[in-house]
Amino acid sequence: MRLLLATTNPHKATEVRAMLAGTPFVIETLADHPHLPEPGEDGDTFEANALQKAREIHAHARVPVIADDSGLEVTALDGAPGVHSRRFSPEATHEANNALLLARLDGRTDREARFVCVLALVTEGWEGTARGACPGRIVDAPRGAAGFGYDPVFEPDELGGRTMAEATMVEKNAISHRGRAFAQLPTLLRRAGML
Ligand code: ITT
Repeated sequence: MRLLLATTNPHKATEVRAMLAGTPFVIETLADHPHLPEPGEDGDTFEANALQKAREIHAHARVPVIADDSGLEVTALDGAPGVHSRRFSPEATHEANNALLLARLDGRTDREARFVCVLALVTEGWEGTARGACPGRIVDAPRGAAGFGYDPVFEPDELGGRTMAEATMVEKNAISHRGRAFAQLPTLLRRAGML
């Protein structure tokens, strides 16, 4: 079954394809459909943004569309960067975002954080979402080269002291916010009457 993943982030696409390897789902992305517009994300919640991305692409492509809106919530920063994770710093690069995050937490002992991912499915006549979370903490300095985004500064509770960027993709997908959201994809497809 072909599913169109409404993302411009190649790292996400790689993770999702690895998660769904060996299943009947074949993932296409916006890179495979260059005529489609880049969807907006103007909402205040991960749910609103995931649905907005999936709805906008579905309106053009008229095929089943999934979208993932994700980010990092830091307790000591009242949940920031949250839905603004991609553009947290003015430069909006992964390096600048991580540097700004570490600067904001400088001297703070409460390092609790979590990654959140909301997966949306939009088909003809049905739409719904599923949420996954990965609890952990922000480290003092970046470590590791795998993954993307905030992975070098985030130490999940379940990785024994390694950051997400020090894990293999298989290890990350087994515990990540995205892995947990996408594990619910068959449930969403069943509810949509597609399985
Ligand atoms: P699309 O909207 O095109 O899918 P994006 O990168 O903008 O791509 P999001 O809006 O969901 O995706 O972005 C959230 C940001 O949160 C992302 O750019 C990263 O900075 C961060 N993020 C999300 N998932 C992450 C992960 O698994 N590891 C590290 N950082 C992550």
